Amino acid sequence: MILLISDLHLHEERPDITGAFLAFLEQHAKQAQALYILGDFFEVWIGDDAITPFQLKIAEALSAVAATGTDIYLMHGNRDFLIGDGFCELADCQLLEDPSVVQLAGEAVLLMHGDSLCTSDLSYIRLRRVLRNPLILLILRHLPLRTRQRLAGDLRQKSKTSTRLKTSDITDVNPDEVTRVMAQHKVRTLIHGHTHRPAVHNLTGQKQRIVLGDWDSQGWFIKASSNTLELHALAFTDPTAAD
Ligand code: LP5
Repeated sequence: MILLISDLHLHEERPDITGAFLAFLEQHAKQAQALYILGDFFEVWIGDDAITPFQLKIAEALSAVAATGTDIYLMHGNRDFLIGDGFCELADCQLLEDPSVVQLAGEAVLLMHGDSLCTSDLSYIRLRRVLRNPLILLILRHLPLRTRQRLAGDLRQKSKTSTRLKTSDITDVNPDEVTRVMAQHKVRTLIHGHTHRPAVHNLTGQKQRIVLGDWDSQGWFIKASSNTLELHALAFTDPTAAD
């Protein structure tokens, strides 16, 4: 069995999500052959050199899962594209290119974070092109920590203001881009996150697009067995609740 998750946006201020994720690792991921994390695992990541005790705890939890024999693959999202080899060594996971085609449930499946599919969101696509330029990435990685913190804070603020003004079709995937990438990679199934709109979309030609949800009031995961792909919601149990 293989598991896929996305958009946990882990951060210290959401102990409920962290608790649910740690429980998911114990109850599900340790029994899996592989765990794929399709981006925005952390709320924001400004560099492996700025790892916090909280993030270190998450890395150690992943490493403990890897020690049981589960292969862990991590794809960058639009919030944590600065995760590098330093974190991966601590977490015992491998970075996975966006996009990647992997064999799941007996077929080739295209995995993406999903942000690059939102081609109608022109201002975001422009920003993405700048931030993912290899030269800019090199410069960003070498900026002083405080400068990165300030820039990341500014960017989050601008993003919040800007997304509030965008219509929902702008912030969703562009159907033509979905068709294009699926044809380019010759797949019948695409799995992604980013849009926070969990669903299984049946597309023409017996194709499908499965969207992983973000973890907020509940979690989401896909379970791939030998011939099925199932999207599941995961209820958060409150450890303080009375039996
Ligand atoms: O994140 P989410 O889901 O809320 O919104 C996204 C798009 N926004 C982003 C920005 C991220 O939220 C913040 C990324 C922080 C990265 C930290 C590491 C970098 C450290 C160093 C910092 C330089 O991805 C949002 C989409 C939305 O998804 C839906 O798809 O709409 O895109 C925007 O809101 C972008 C705005 O439309 C344009 C903002 C222009 C800002 C220009 C500042 C340029 C600074 C360049 C610095 C080199």
